[in-house]
Amino acid sequence: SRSCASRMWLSLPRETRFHTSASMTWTLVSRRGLEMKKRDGIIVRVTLVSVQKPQRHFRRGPPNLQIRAPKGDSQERRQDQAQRRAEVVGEAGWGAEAQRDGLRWRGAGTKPEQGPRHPLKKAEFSSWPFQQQALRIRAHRASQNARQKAVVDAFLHAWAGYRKFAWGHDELKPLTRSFSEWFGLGLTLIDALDTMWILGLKKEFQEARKWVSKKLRFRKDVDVNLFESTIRILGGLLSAFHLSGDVLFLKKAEDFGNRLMPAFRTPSKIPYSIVNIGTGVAHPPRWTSDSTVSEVTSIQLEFRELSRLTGDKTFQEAAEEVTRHVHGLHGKLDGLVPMFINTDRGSFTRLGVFTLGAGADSYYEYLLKQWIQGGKKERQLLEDYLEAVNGIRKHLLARSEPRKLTFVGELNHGRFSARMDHLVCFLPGTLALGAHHGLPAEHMKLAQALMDTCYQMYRQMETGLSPEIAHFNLHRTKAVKDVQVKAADRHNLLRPETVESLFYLHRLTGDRKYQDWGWEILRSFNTYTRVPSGGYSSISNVQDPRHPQPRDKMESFFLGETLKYLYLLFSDDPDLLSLDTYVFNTEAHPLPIWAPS
Ligand code: DMJ
Repeated sequence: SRSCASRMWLSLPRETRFHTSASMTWTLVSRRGLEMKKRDGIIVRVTLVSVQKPQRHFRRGPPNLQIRAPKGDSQERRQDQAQRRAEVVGEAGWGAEAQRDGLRWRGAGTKPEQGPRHPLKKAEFSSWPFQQQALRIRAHRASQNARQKAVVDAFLHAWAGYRKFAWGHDELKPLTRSFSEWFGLGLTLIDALDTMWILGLKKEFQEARKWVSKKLRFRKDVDVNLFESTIRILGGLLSAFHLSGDVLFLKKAEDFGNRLMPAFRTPSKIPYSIVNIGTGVAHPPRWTSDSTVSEVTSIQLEFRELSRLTGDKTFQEAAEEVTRHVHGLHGKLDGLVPMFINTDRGSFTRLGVFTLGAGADSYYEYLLKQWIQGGKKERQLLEDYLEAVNGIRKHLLARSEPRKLTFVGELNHGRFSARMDHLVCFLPGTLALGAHHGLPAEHMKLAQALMDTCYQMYRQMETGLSPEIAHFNLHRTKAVKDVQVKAADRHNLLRPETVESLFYLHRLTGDRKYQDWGWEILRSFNTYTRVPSGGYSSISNVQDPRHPQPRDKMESFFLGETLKYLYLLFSDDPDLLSLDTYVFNTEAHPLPIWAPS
């Protein structure tokens, strides 16, 4: 009954058909173990499957949706299954070289396979090419050049602050020598695991690994942001697993992935932004039922890889359903997407605004990277990516004065704005990566032009550090600089996008000027953001070298991304995390390409 406010107990014959309207709220109160099947939200078949304990109910939760909390027992069962699976994996691939703390300091053996459909089997865990990668990392450690050593020094300084003042917490507050919590899951520590591995920081890695083993628990009543926790935690754990071969990280990744799944239980299957990993209650932010397009379309690399490793297809299916859905939506402009999508209706909202910055950025990045991850077979991803690059060219590119820097602006209901987020500086790297994988050479040309611009966003500031948002001068007047900054935008959060693109551009062109630019940027970070007692801090004013105004926060991505990309940029070895073997997620965590070229 529509008016049935809370619960109704029914005695049901073994199979019962319900006819209901799509808007009706169903709460499956399963005293007797019922399996519910819905088709188009209209016909519901309920089948008695087994006898279970009564479900718990949760007061919070979105309207019009039933979301069950993960039951303790089934949750545990899943964990046990994960554990067993991981043990099989563990026995298979890494030999008996276990070292102290159970850590195997050698390459993980996941031979990429043709597709994501099957779990990796025992026999498939051969050590090629990942063992070669581990050997290369080890060899590299022995021959680090001076610039790489400077990155290692920066990392150790950042890590020392985190270790002393924020150990096991999300982020370091380096000035007050304390910490801040976002999810309460040791975010910086997890984000930094694979960086430590790559930089050869064995002792630090082992200590962090011990914390993951002994202290990291996901069974806690905490809301996490689906996108942020996927790219940082799930991505970080999967990469740590691939590089180290330590099954602990895979087990943790599977547990965490399972706890994120309630986010997808929405009327449209477009996930909510927020999910409670303890109760399994998911919901949108308080002020809206929208998610941003970038957050729902930038979790696919991680969910697909998790399915490939575990054999549990539900992760991949949920994530790919979103990709398919967004593919068919109205409201795009020549492949460009709006910034918001409604989780009830599944349609784009707040139409007519197009940016490559916050709200949309990694949508474009993940179209290309999923195509690469899957062995360049999924045509729809490629087509959407190519169409979007044309859309960027057609609607968003402009050149500044006086240096004629090519930049990516924004379109607001037909009006062009010469504003570019620092976030957009991921684009040169992505375009170059596409060109490397066979896409048009003009993508590389555009990548190089945009790379110059992103570098100038640093170069033209008094501290040598980019503002969060740049405004480009379009007039041939006496403006001194191409890059203008508004007072509200002159902060720097230690973001990675420019050094990320420098890494790709150097790796793929061999031009050493990109290394030199990265070196300048590292020096500026050291001059203006390094805190003597440990750690680095974001700053409020990149235009005032005397008072850059440290903000007392070190973002986890500084260790997860910025320093990792700088280290890789300064390497001249194209096989150190080869771009033909790995694809980096949007938080710089390398994941294997399933069928590498
Ligand atoms: C990171 O979490 C990721 O790079 C994401 O794609 C964008 N925001 C930060 C870094 O700026």
